[in-house]
Amino acid sequence: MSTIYTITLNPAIDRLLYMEEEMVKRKTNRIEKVAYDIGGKGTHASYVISKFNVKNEALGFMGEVNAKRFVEILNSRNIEHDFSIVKGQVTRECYILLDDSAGSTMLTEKGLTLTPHDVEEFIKCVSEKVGPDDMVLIAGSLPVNFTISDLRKLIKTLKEARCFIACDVSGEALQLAVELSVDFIKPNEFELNELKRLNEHPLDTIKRLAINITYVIASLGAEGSYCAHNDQVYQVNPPKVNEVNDTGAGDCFVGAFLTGIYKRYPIEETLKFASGCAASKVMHHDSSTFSVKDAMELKKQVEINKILE
Ligand code: TA6
Repeated sequence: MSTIYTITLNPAIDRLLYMEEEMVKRKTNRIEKVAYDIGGKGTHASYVISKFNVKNEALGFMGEVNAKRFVEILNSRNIEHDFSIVKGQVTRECYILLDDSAGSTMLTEKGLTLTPHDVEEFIKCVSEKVGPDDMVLIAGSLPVNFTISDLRKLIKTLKEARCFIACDVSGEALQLAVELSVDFIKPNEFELNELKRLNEHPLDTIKRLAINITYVIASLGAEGSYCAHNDQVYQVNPPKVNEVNDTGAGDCFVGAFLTGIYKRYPIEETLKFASGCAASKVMHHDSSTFSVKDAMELKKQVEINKILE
């Protein structure tokens, strides 16, 4: 049976800070309660994939110093994992500030510092695991000293394995994913802007990217989300829900989308399924929780419009 591997190169422990009131600058802002959740984008996707009983494993680096704590959180989420330990390093914490207003504020630490040996061993381990029927997601920011040329090596290793490659990355890493024609990217409106040619309409950028990339999912802010696949562009209107924390919603979408592809759902069903899961996620306070039952109801409210024949 094939496996979905998620690679979180720079994972985190999310520290959720529930504020007593909406934050105000120069005021003493009191914290009502603190909670912890798994952080880092690939780990969240793994959590979703596991919920749908698809064989998967979360990979990446974790710091030796707080490895026990990190593993405890992964296990509490029933995430199968095989993270490479980085000696003397600490897996970062990301701070998610929550108050009664919709959405959340996220503050992220830089993360692990790697040695060339750590990187080399990790790429070797990935090459030994991944086969042609597998799917691999690389998601999130790069740790200190994991260079773009290291990412090139990692993607090329995956290309040699002939697996499906999904990248939810930004900046130079996203440019590289485009250059190497991976199978899936998910730029947000700012990232899409960076990929745009002069005077190009965002929809034309999406269509151009989709010539070499099988699935291009892009959010265009108020205009909603688009998916370009097989010479078609789909506009996706998610259901309206009571949002309390949008942290991790994109990761939840990606995990569910890859699950849909793995299960060979048609594209429109995959989009509805992923949007339903992400809509359920934003109704929960922590970074990863969503309800499968609610998601299956919410997906019925997702509207898909085909905008290009
Ligand atoms: O998308 C949410 C999240 O995965 C958080 O859990 C948090 O840890 C953060 O993103 C990490 O983002 P980064 O881009 O730094 O990898």
